Amino acid sequence: MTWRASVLTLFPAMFPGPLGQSLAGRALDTGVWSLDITQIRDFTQDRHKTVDDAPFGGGAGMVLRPDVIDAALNHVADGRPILCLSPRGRRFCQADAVHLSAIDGVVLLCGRYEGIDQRVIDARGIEEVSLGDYVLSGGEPAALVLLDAVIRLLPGVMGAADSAAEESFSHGLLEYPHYTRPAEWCGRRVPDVLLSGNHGAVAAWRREQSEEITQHRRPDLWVAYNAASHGLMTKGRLP
Ligand code: JF5
Repeated sequence: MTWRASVLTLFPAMFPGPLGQSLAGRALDTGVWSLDITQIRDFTQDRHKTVDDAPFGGGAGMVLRPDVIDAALNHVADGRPILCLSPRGRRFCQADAVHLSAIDGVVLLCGRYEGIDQRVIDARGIEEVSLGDYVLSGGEPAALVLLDAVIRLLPGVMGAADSAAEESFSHGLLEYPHYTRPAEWCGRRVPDVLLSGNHGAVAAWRREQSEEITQHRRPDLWVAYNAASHGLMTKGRLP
């Protein structure tokens, strides 16, 4: 039924943020998915509401306390996977989004400071996931991105045209370039083949463009695509 997202954060005002708009916002309003936000600070024990402390062994920055995170998780955890957004996590990909869209929901823990005490990560089986090799000031923007990637896959959220585009990305190549009217703009013409009405020629041109752009921009995707043996027969590399 309703796909359930629970977010643990020190900055609840960051949610739903952009997910309250457009496709995701409409799906939130219609109950396709739900979002509950837990303020981590509500689970502190001391009157100063301390969520973090200095790292044992010394060094810069602060670490989120395991007892506080554990108490906050007790409030929401119910068998859904618990993910923590962090640059030290395993890289999140489209297949992960597809997998998450097919289960009940997810619990997202947004880290801050230098990180979270390792013991609560181990004890709760928290999976650390990264959206890329850069450092954010907190996990919240990454949680919003991850949720967007999942929500658009939920049944009834996306239109048929988007679903088709999805499929093309899943085939392992980057998208070919797109053009619309006018046919000439600022002296730049749309490639003739796209105006030819020859659907076979259009498909072949788009395939070539996708391959060229993938080789150039994403050699990693290009290697994976060829390793999967796509198009080997048509390229004359196999008997
Ligand atoms: C964070 C310590 C969490 O910076 C990120 C991030 C980068 N890619 N994916 C997530 O998360 C925030 C920063 C420092 C823990």
